Amino acid sequence: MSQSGDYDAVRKDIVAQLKKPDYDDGSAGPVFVRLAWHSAGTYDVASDTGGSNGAGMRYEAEGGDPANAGLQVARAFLEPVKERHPWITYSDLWTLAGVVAVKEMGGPDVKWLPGRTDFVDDSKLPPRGRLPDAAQGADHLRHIFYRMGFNDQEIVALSGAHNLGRGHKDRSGFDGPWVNNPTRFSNQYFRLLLNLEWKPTTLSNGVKQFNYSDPDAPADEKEEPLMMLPTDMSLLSDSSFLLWVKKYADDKDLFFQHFADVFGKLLELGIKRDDKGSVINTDNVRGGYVS
Ligand code: CCH
Repeated sequence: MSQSGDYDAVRKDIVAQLKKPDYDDGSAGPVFVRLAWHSAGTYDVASDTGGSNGAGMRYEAEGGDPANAGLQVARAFLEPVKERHPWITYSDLWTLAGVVAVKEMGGPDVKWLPGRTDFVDDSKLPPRGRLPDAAQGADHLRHIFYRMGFNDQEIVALSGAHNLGRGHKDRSGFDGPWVNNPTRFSNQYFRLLLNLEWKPTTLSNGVKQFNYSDPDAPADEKEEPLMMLPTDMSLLSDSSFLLWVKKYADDKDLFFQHFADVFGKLLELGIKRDDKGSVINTDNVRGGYVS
């Protein structure tokens, strides 16, 4: 067991959990990034509800949301880390795991501060339906991400996380990776989105996505097709989004810098800090858990 507050020791143990030869593309990194994002992405600025505080996915109301299907796998991968460092909150662990995964997969350093609480404040619980629906388009993306306080540039930068991982038929119903090397963080997603010919495809389960298969690949070496979600494609048809898709496709450093900023901001939604970065703990006001 590490000493309370030794986040470097936690980071090391998260790194040790990343390599998973028998899982997906050999890494838990992508699903850790998705866990971090879904834990924070329920936030609503107007009502100050949702967000990573409370680690609500531990409970059925949030964990059982179909939008979170599959994330129990990520939480189970992190359980040994929690056992070794029982002092860390789940809400800190899940957000930190996303940050560590991005870095280990070749991405930028994302600023991360601890202090989230696992205290469940009933008045802050998010209703279901706060996370995006991949079958929709640009208006829906704005509706969801403006609610969290993001702008168009930030929406596109965040979408670049789809450099990582894949759709799973038994989770979201979508199928396949966005890029050829889905465990390496890069700006390839934007380059492929712009430059490949994406074909509308209906999967056997009725789910509609966009696929690309290399027409020149020899028949015996056919690779799994790459895919884009309808929401990914909407970044091309909306001129304000398209501007940023092009910038990020052209300039990897700019994308890395903007992704680091916006992912860090996402993980802070709903966390109140003083000017030294310490969390202002309001739990005790309600007589709840005090860290
Ligand atoms: Fe995403 N994402 N995401 N996504 N996502 C899926 C997988 C990943 C949407 C839908 C889906 C972000 C934004 C959106 C990741 C990170 C981010 C899947 C497949 C769907 C569907 C899930 C499955 O079947 O396992 C939609 C819609 C949006 C709207 O913008 C943002 C923001 C982030 C992070 C910053 C990552 C990583 C994955 C891969 C997960 C894995 O298990 O491989």
